[in-house]
Amino acid sequence: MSEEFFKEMAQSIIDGDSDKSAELAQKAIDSHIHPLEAITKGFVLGVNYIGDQFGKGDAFLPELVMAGEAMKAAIATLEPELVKLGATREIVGRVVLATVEGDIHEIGKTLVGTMLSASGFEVFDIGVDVPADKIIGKAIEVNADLIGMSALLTTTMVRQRELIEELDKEGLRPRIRVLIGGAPITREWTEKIKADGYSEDAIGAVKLAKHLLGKE
Ligand code: B1M
Repeated sequence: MSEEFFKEMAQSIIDGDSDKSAELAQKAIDSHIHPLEAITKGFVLGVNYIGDQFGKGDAFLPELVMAGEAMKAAIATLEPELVKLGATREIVGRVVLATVEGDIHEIGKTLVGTMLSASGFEVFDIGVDVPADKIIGKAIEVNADLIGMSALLTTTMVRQRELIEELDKEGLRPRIRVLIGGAPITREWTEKIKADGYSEDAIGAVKLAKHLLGKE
């Protein structure tokens, strides 16, 4: 498929045009483009562009919101296809997934959840802006093997550390492993807060989750 098509995908996000992004996502499926390729070579470039513009003060909150909505529409269209491609029957492990308290960014977290589900994990996605005690409570309730925490803001990444400290205090590690991610998360941060691992993308998150559970 031509570079033009991927550019059109990115542009639909930049324009904040949810109808268009969903239409292009459907066209990608019909053209047998792998949904992850559509996301990484097309749509994500648009959301990153708007993010950069916003960071420089050249785009404003409404544009960020509309780009986010258009991104969600594209991913929602691609999601069933992603699940279908990864369909597997064996349950690899249970994961409680959330974006940390104070943070409402959901797109990357949802994508990670979709990929984990498609790879055989039972995923309990409890949403965004979730306090640590609620995440831990859910992990205990469902007997989770893993907690996955997403944080997109430098001001909210500290919540990841707080949750890990709480898990340690309650003696719940290493039974429950902690996987973290989100744009500002680095290896240094992961080591500093003693998380079990981090990943820069959804595919890496699946690999890491399997590795942590010895299921490669
Ligand atoms: Co916000 N925002 N935003 N935003 N936003 C960023 C993160 C920002 C970098 C933009 C910028 O300034 N350049 C900036 C953060 C700066 C900082 O802290 N250093 C920012 C800001 C400042 C804000 C507000 C404070 C703006 C304001 O109100 N003034 C506000 C905060 C609200 C809050 O949370 N309390 C805000 C709001 C929003 C919207 C609501 C408008 C919207 C989100 C819509 C939604 O999610 N429903 C939004 C958006 C869209 C973005 C950008 C443009 C795109 C994020 C995204 O969806 N990316 C973002 C800039 C950017 O990141 N380029 C930005 C696509 C997604 C597929 O990637 O989420 O990174 P990502 O997920 C990846 C990986 O990170 C990884 O895998 C995913 C798939 O590859 N990953 C994991 C993610 N979670 C993982 C978990 C894992 C493993 C891997 O294991 C568990």
